[in-house]
Amino acid sequence: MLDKVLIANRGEIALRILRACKELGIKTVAVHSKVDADLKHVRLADETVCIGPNSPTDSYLNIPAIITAMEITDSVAVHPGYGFLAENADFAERVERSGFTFIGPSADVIRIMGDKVAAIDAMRKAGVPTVPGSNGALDDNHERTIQIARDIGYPVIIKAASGGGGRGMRVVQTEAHLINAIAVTQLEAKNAFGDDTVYMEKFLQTPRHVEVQVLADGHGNAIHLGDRDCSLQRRHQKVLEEAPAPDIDAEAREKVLASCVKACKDIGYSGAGTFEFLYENGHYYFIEMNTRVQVEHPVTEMITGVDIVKEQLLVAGGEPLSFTQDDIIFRGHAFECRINAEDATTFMPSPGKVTTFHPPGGNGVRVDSHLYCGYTIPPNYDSLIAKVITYGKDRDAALARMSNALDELFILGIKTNTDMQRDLVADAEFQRGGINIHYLEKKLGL
Ligand code: MV4
Repeated sequence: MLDKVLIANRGEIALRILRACKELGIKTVAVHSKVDADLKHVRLADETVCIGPNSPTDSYLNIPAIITAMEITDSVAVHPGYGFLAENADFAERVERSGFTFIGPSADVIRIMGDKVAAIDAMRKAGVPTVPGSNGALDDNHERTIQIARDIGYPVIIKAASGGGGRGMRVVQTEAHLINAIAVTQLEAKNAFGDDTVYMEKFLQTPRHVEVQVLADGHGNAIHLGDRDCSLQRRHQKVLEEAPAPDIDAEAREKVLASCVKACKDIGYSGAGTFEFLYENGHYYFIEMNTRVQVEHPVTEMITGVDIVKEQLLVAGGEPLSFTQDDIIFRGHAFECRINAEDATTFMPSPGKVTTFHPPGGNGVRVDSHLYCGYTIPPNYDSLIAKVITYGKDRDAALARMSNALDELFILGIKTNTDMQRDLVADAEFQRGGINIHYLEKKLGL
């Protein structure tokens, strides 16, 4: 079992990790930037280290500062949370080379998943369904490229191998635009990622974003924890998620879940991971794998009873998974509304002092938040301030609880998106279930 874990993150996820460590009797070290000394988890941690000024580059992304903090505190492992260094293969490698444990998969696996061409290739070989496409990087043979697009059929999408999460992609409607679109995407990719490798896929017009949660222990055991639907998004920022994904073809689901488990075994995965799919007309298409814990992991915890962060810690400490697949029983339905400190109309961040924080409560209601009365949200970081999660025996029951929970939520002193979330929960089409990735932006008139 790990003796002392350094939490290389901030906000609600740092608090989430701290809670899991405490439950397992693991000592905690909170590292923070100057402005973050008042974070809730910093106040609750066994030890704290200020690792730098407020700019993320100088603190939460500062690899030498974090490794030094591990050395001076005698930490044995680091939990990266999400964002920041969570999917940085170089960080994982330097942590391991310094004799510490990175809580996540090996640096090699992170590196493969960071290269979308390599990731898709590995998944296709493991039997995970992928999008019809170039099956590898595009080269400078234009005739060959044009033929690939004809075989796939327009529209196609050009994506940067080093992109992901919506960065570095371009839709092409007709052959006349293909070669130029590739050149522009390559140039942008070179500037953004220092890598101009691009690939091509069939562009799916109205898919849903459905993702599969997995856990693996590096001893050959891997399980899935079912799926989540994260289609409700704006500009690649998820807004409201649910588990399980509603209205999915049962046979296709069982097949894809099994393929994810097999892929974990094939690539020697360990820790928590998420396979991202587009789902359209009863078919799943793999697009990316995330090698970290995700913001929306609580909806899966609610319907399975598994503590995903505790499993990450146990597996990193060398323990086998606490469960086999047969132990996992899926029960009920869960939603998560992300509460952001932002302006309701411009979506601009709205930092400032929280004068009142009344979280909702009651049966089947969970709030993951680092807020407290008097806390000042700094302007330097992501605007996520709370996750309201509700559980119910079925989708309607979980949604009714969410409606009540949002009515009970009072955050004063700053602007939040709570009213937008209330509006979404009351939306008739959303209530029916199965909306696609464009629904929210259309509804907002974007
Ligand atoms: C796609 C796609 C349609 N067809 N790939 C955007 C984020 C990145 N993870 C992949 N993305 C997409 N890839 C093909 N072949 C549409 C998107 C997409 C999207 C995907 C998931 C969630 C929200 C999205 C919003 C716009 C576009």
